[in-house]
Amino acid sequence: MTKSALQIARAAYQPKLPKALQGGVALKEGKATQSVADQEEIKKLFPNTYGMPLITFEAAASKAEAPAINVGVILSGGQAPGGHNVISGLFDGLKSLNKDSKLYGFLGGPSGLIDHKYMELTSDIIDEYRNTGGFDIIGSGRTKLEETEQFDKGIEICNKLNIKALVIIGGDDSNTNACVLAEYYLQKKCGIQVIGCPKTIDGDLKNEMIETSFGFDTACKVYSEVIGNIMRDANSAKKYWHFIKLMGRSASHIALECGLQTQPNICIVSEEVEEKKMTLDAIVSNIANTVAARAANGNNFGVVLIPEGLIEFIPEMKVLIKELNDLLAECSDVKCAVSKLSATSAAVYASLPEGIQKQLTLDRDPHGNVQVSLIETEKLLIEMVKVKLDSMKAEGKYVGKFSGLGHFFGYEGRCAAPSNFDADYCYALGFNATQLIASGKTGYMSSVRNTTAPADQWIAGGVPVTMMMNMEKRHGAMKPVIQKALVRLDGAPFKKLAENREKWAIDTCYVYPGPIQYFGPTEVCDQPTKTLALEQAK
Ligand code: FBP
Repeated sequence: MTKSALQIARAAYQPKLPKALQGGVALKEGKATQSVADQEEIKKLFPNTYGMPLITFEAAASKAEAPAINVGVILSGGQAPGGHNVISGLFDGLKSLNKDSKLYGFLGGPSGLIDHKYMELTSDIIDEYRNTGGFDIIGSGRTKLEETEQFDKGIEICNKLNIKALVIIGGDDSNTNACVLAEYYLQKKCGIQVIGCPKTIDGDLKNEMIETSFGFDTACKVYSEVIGNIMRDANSAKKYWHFIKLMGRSASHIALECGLQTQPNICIVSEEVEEKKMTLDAIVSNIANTVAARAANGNNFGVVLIPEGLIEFIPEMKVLIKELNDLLAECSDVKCAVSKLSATSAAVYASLPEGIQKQLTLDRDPHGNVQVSLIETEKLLIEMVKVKLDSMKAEGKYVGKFSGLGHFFGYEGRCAAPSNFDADYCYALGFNATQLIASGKTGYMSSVRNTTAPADQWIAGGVPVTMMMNMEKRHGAMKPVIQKALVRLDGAPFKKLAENREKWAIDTCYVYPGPIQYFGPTEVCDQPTKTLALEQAK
């Protein structure tokens, strides 16, 4: 396989580890934990894994030889930069404990465990993937591990391969399921541990103990580079308004981070739209007013950032989508579903351009949700802003030219070569997972904290997954799930945007971050995200 010069140079990069993981490791147990909410219900559902203590690893004087152990690893859900480094950290961690340990990768996501599709990951294979983007080493998938028959199939293959621990690399849902699996395996006393790792570019798997999910750093830097390039083009040609939709299924962390990195004229945050109960018309009016204000200064160009999930946070759209989700599940075709909409939703639906109507009724994802990445919100907003500006022009409230261009950045960033931050963070998460395994832990998520400090000062340890759980309604029934972290309007990152956005709207204050740098001065190569820096500055 032909490799690029960067790939070759990058393969030699040795990711950094926290001091505690560099030699002998001692385990320190903290206090017993509680779930973030609904303690009684969660305790009842997880009698074996509830209340376990927080764990921190510390550097120890000597390194004990551990028995050889076989471990299985699964990549779950959407790709995120750094997945290969979690696996290489896991591999190196296992081998450092005992060179006869083995790592098996289950192929194509959680279905690999159920269908017994796997491969042994040897050092030759691992070396090919160090510091590279993508999940192609073993592939990923969105099959949910929720049924006991699936768990039992897992036991069968683990017994066959003598696997004593599974590491599930995934988002909030996959880690919730990892904990259900850990609980089940404890109940069955089958001796298989389960450890989770926090992955998702969306950045919504975070809390007091998990500072960030891996991949968020790299993906945001890739999008910010391209947004900066578009800004420079806009500022050079001075004739287009660019409407850029950014991935992030539900939460607006990606849009907010890219907004902070590049200082666009408008950065919509879905959580604010919901909080203020802003209608689609109000969003369109805000954008049109900014376009008009900039046009009055002779600036017929600009950049708008739109979070992927926006549509589901606009109150009237949320109701419409919910009705469509239910009706599409019970009706044989789209026409029938649309005919059964409530009068209000039918009016909202009728007001939308035909293309968007079609996108709203496309096939649902395996969880029954509309696939927001397929809805062209950027085009919807361009069309509606244009109509609004025409009427403002007729009323003499707008003098200028409006030419909108739509973009969607998502898949471009999910498999990028991990930034130095993600390369180190992921490697540390994987290496740390082996310590949790060697300590006999199960139902824990690998945790690496203090991440705005240099890597050797990072704090490694484990967090019981039950600690992050609450009860939420899923498919009509209450279920224990890891609480999803949406953008907090009282958090430092959003406040920073809110303080500056009026100026950024009218003046042209663009910042051009340029491409991710892997080699060079630390202030260029090793900066964490603005989100993390602002959150940790508290
Ligand atoms: P995960 O939460 O599984 O990491 O995936 C996140 C994501 O990239 C979202 O941002 C996006 O909406 C979705 O996956 C797209 O899904 P798919 O890869 O199935 O097209």
